[in-house]
Amino acid sequence: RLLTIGVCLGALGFATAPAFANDGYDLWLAPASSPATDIRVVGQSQTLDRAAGELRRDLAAAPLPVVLGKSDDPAIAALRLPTRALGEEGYLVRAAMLDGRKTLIVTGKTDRAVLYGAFALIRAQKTGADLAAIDLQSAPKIGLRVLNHWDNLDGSVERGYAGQSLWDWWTLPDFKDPRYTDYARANAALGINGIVLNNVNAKPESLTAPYIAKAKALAEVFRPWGIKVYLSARFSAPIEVGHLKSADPLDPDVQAWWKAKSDEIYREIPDFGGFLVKANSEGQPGPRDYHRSHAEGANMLAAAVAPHNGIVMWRAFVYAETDPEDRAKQAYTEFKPLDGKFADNVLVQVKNGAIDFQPREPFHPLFGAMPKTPMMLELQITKEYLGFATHLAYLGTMFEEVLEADTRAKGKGSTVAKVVDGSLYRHKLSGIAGVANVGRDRDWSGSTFNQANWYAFGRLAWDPTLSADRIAREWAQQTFGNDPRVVDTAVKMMLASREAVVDYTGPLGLAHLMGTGHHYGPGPWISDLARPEWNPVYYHKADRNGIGFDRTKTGSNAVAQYAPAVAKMLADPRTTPESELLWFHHLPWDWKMKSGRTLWQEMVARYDRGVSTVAQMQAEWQEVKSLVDAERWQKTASYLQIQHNEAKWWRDASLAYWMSVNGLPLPAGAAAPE
Ligand code: GCW
Repeated sequence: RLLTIGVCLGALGFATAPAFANDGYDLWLAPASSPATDIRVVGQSQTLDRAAGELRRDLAAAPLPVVLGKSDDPAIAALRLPTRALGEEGYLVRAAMLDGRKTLIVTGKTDRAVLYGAFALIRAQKTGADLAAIDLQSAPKIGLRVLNHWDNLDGSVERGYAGQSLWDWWTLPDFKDPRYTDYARANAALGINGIVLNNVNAKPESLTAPYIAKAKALAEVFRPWGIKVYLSARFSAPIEVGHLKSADPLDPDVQAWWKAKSDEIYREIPDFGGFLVKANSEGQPGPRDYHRSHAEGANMLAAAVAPHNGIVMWRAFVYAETDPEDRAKQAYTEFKPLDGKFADNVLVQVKNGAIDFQPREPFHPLFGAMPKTPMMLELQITKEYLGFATHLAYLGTMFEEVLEADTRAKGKGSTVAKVVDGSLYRHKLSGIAGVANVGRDRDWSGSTFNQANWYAFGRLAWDPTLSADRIAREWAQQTFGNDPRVVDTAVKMMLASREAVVDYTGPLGLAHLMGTGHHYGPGPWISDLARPEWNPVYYHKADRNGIGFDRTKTGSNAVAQYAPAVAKMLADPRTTPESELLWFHHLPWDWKMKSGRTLWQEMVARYDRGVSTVAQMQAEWQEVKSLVDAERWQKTASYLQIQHNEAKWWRDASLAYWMSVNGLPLPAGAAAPE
C-alpha cells in the first residue's frame, strides 16, 4: 500500500528525492543522457581518439558538428585560427566553416591540447554555455600539474581517508584495472599531467625491477591521457637495493648507481617524469647524513635523469628534532643559502605554510626568497588536519588564499601564484603538487564534497588566478546538475566551510592543536611527547597571562624571513591580519581586538561561530533534500551530523583547556558546552 501511495504522489508531481542510486563514481564526468553523435577526428593518435570518445559520451546533443584535430593538420591549418599563442598544451574551441558547414573546431598544437579542449567543451556545456556561440581559449599557466600519492606498497595510504590505494600492486602489471583509466580521465579533464605513484616516505623496493614494471603498466594507461608517472625515491636506495656501502651523493659509485637506475627506468618508461624526494625529514635518509647539502643531493639525482629530460622535485619540508630553532624557520634557514646551487632540472617543492598543512597557515617564507630556483607549491588535498573524510571543508578558498598571498619579494603583486607559475623570476620550469585524496572508495575521495577539493586543485593548477567561488560553482553544476537551488546551496556551504573548520579547531592563527599521531580531534593540552616540536603546547604557548607564539624580534624572529614590507607588517600585532595573529604574536588574554572584544572573548566567539556555521550548513543541506539523489544526499547529511558533533567536541574540549590555563570564565552569551 505504501508503494501505491508513493506512486500516486509521484504521479501527482510531488517533489520527491530522486530515488536512483548515485555513488559518486562518475565525478565531473557524468555521461550525457542523449550524447552528441556528429564528432569527427582529423589526424590519428590514441589521445585524439580518447578525446573524441569523451565527447561522444559526455557531450549532450550539440547544435553543430564537432571536429577535433591538431592545429597543424591541413584541414585545421586551412582555417587560419589564432593558435600561435596557445603553447604546447593550450586549446582553442570555436565555430568555423569547414567543408561548407558551420562546425565546432577543437584544436591545439599537440594532441594533449586537443584533449584538454574536448574536456573544456564538455565543461562549458555542463555549466550552461551556449554551444552555438562558444569561443574558448586557454593555456595552462603552470607546467607541471602533479598529484602526489602517499600510497604505500602494502596498499595503505598515508593520510588517506578514502580506502586503500587505487594501485593494486599485487595484480599489476598484468591486470590493468579499468579504474586506472577512469582515474586518468578524471585527471585529464582538469589538466593534471603528472602522478607520483608512491609515498614520499618511500620504500626502496619501489625502485626494483618488479615495481618498475608495475609503474610501467600504469604509465601505459596514463600516457594517452597526457599524464606522466613519477616515483618518490628513497635517498638510501643505493645501499638497500644496490648493496653499496654509502648513499653519499659525491661518491662516484653512488652517482653511477643512480644513473644506471634511471637508465633502467627510462628503458621501460621512456617518458618517465622523474623523482620526488623527501630527504632528511621525519627520519628519512638524505644528503645531510653525509654532511652534504640538499643541493648536492638533488643535483646527483638531477644528473641521472637529465639525459632523459627528467626532473627532480626536491622537498623543502625539513625540520630536525635536534634543532632548537623555531620549526617554522628551519626550511628557510636550510634552503635559502642554496639558491642558485640547484641544477636546472630541479624544482624545490614547498608546502603552502611553514609548519604543516594546518587549517590556516601564513604563506611559507621561502616563496619569493629563492629567485634562482623554480619553486613548486605543495598543497594537501587530503584533509589530514581538516576532519579527514567526514568534515565538509572546501579547500578551494584555502588554495586561493595562499596563491593570492603577496610575498612582496619584487614589490607589490609578487604573489605566490607568480612565484609558482614561474613568471616572477622567469623560470622555464614551473610546477604545483597536490597530495591526493583518492582511494578505492566508490566515490574516490571519501565524500561527495571531497571530490571538489581534487577538482579545485586541478583547476587552480591549470590557472591559479581562477576564483575559488567560480570553481565551486562549476564543480557543483557538473556534480549535481544545473538546478540553481542546489548549486547555490552547495556553493554557499562550500565557501563558508573551511573558515568554519579554522574557527572550531584553532581560530586567530592558532595551529597544530590536534591529537597525536592520527591528527584527529583536539589535543591542545598535549605536552609530553619526546619531540618537543610535536607538542601542541610548543605552538600555542598559552599560560595564565597570554597565548600565541612570539615570532617577532622578541621571540623567534621568524617574521624576518619575509620580505621587508611583509616583515614590517607582521612585526606589529596591530598590523598583523587577525586571522594570523597568534601565529606571530604572544598576547595577553585581554588584548583588545578590532571587534572591541578581548582576545579571550573573541576566541570564544570564533569557536562558537565555527559550530554554528556547521549547523547552518546542515539546515541548508536539508532544504535541497528533494533535489539531490537520495544516496549522496543522505551520506552528506550524516557526515554533516558527524561534523557538527565533532565541531562541538573541538570547541568544548579546547575551551575547557584554555580556561584551565587562563582561569577566566566563559564570556556572557557564549554557547554552553555540551
Ligand atoms: O605532517 C606530515 C604528515 C606525514 C607526512 C609528512 C610529509 C608523508 O603527518 O604523514 O608524511 O607531513 O609531508 O612528509
